[in-house]
Amino acid sequence: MLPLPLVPFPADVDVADAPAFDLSRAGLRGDPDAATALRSTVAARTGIDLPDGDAISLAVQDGGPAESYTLEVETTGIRITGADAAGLFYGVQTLGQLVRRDGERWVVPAVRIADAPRFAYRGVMLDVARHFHAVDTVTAYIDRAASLKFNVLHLHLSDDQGWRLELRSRPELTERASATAVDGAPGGFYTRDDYRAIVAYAASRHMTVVPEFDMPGHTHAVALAYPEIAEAPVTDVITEGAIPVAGEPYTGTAVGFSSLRVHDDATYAFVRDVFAELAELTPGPWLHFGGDESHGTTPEDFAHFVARASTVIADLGKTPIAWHEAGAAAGLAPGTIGQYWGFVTPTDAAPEHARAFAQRGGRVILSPADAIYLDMKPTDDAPLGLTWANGPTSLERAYSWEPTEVVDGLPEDAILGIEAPLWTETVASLADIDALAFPRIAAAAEIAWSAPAGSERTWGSFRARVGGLGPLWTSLGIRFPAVAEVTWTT
Ligand code: TNX
Repeated sequence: MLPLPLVPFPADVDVADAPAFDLSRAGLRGDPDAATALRSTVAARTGIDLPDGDAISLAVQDGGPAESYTLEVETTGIRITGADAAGLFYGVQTLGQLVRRDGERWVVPAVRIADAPRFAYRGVMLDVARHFHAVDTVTAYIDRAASLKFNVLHLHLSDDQGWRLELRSRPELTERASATAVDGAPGGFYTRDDYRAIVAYAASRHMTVVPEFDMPGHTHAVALAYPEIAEAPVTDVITEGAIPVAGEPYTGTAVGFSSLRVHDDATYAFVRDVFAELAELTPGPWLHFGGDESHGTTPEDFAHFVARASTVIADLGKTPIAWHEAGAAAGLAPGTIGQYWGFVTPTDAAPEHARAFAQRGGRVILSPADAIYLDMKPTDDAPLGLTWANGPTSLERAYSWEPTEVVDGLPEDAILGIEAPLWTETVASLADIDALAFPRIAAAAEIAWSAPAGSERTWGSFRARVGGLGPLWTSLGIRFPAVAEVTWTT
């Protein structure tokens, strides 16, 4: 028999020797939000519109770790109990994965599951700067990620190619620097209400939005709106792609050429304005200020900027997050979270920078680029994606790494969690997102959620289980590539 198609694999699964539960005779009662989520998944998968009734019960019951749940499927009934609303929601997602055809019937196998996450922070990132992605694309990606038990959506809201969030304090940003994107693609931006709608939609799926304004590099777009706080582009760091011109929108994909002026008060007035307004619009605890690839800034200037920007955010009552390079700054605000984007087997100073966050009371989010950068090509001949992170990233490579083994001296409790970024130099639509994110996003989900020692935490088991999710993904409208590493159920 095929294994149960559960990804991420739950902490504890007991298959019972009893007839399956028949969904066609089911009715539903309990928590209304969870009921809506379950009805929508079951309708998409089976066409069945679950009526009110008693067979399936959904409840929050205090006790147990955050986000945990139990799911009991018996021949005559199903009970999901969440320790909190998120846990109940995750129990519903697990149930959705178990629904299967049996001849003419839709059934759920008899099973008892008790489950809780390994890491508290389980993120996906979407770059809406290189290509702009409209609100409905973002909400579709939220649904995909939430179904795999991710609980953070990191939005990369600014880069050299565009500024994507309208601000009252600095309206020139979107007026002058949002109309274009990579390679002549249309630009765009979120109004404050659009952003609030994304935050609310994410919250309804138990995801927290982490917004990022990237600085002091990746700021060519800022320079279109406020040339007085920007340095001229440094073009000798560009090894490929178009050369930027001051005052003109940048539609190439080179990195590292732009910088804010780091010793000007006007720069910090800008930093305060944009993060104060972002803090006001963002209910979550974190604000990300970038800090990556500032090749156009000297190390001393970079350290000076990072100290001031991280302090601005901490003073707003939020926890700053920065890419790992910022760990080099002695004056980094205590408690700042670092995001590691080096390789699984590090090749540079990234681990030292990552450890520096933990040494200052912060923790680290792991995004090893050659494992879970979803924008890497999955195979040599894939039409979309980049290859700089050790060439194409197979599903097996996306799965086969252990968080505590990446950065020496970074124990499990110094790791806040895992995040799978999707940079969008080659990604223009939801279909493109699906083509690159799936199925590797499922590998990232399991690394973030599932206990490392479990007997099912092996590539062989994962590969068999993920193949069984094909029909569910198809019914949810996900256009995933049927990669040859997996035998897909049809
Ligand atoms: C590196 S990873 C970047 C991004 C690019 C990405 C492409 C990081 C912090 N910076 O600017 O989009 O590579 O994979």
